[in-house]
Amino acid sequence: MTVKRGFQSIGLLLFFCGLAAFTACQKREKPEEGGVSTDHKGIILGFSQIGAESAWRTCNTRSVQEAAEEAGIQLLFSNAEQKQENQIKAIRSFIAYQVDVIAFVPIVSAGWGNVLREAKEAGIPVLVTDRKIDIQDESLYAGFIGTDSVQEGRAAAEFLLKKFETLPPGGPVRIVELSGTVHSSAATGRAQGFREVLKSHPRFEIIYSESGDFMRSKGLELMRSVLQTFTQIDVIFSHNDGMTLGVLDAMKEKNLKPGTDIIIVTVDAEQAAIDALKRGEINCVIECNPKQGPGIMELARKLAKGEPIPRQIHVEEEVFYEWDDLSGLPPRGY
Ligand code: GYE
Repeated sequence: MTVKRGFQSIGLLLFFCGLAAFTACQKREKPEEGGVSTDHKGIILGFSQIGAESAWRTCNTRSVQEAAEEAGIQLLFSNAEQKQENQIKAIRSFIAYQVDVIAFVPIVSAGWGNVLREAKEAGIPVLVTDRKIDIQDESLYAGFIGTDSVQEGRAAAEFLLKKFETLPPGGPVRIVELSGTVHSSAATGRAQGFREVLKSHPRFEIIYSESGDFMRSKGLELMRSVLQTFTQIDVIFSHNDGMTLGVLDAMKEKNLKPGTDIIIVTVDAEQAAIDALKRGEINCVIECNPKQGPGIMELARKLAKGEPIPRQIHVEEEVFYEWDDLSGLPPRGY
């Protein structure tokens, strides 16, 4: 792992050195104001991606890269390897190179004011994608396209209300929550929406909540520990399928039947989770759509031409329930 991480860091270093050297020897000559052509040719988009923590993220990256190719937009792509400071460095490199538009997935919601102010001073519009940011000066970014995490959390809770209506009345419903990356809008939004719905149903009790950072390995570790600690768990609410797959592994180690012994609700709708839903090992899968590339490119084109864009676009998402007929569902692609 050290070797791999070492290579990754060297790769990142080479990326920034290369970009810095390229920038130093030649700032890009931007056409005169408004001179960007309208058919995407010549548009350069700097994109800062979080990393590759889940199958969802990998699909999100593929969607951005393929959509840029399709649109004829030149993509400067940076993988931050889960570090906000690498995202800030990459955005600064995009500014130095004078890209036409900057887009990024904010790994956490806070800490973006300074670098976005630098982008604004450089006259480069910024598009926030997938996750949201908390910022006082909303003028520092042009708009947002991504997932509605609060609604995803609400949908998870609404499923539980429906599910337990079908079961004989009983005692408290004890819920363990595996949350995503701390301070990310995806995690805070899902937690908020989930609690918003359940707060008027006191039977449902969140007995434990811990971050598994959207990673399968941490989901496995967390669930092993939870099964050691709690003798009675009725529900697992996991903020992403990656962690949920770890939960299933941990339950099977103990010969427990996920989806029966413990109700499982998860978010993303990657293929492996849909397959587990069909097997009855998961009870509800809430879609979080990673295929945001085409929408990002359309907005980047408008921004490059100086056109206004909507402040917020939530991508289409649906919910898959254990009682649905999923036989016609096309492959998920992630
Ligand atoms: O749910 C998870 C990924 O930001 C909404 O990040 C995204 C989340 C997604 O790692 O799988």
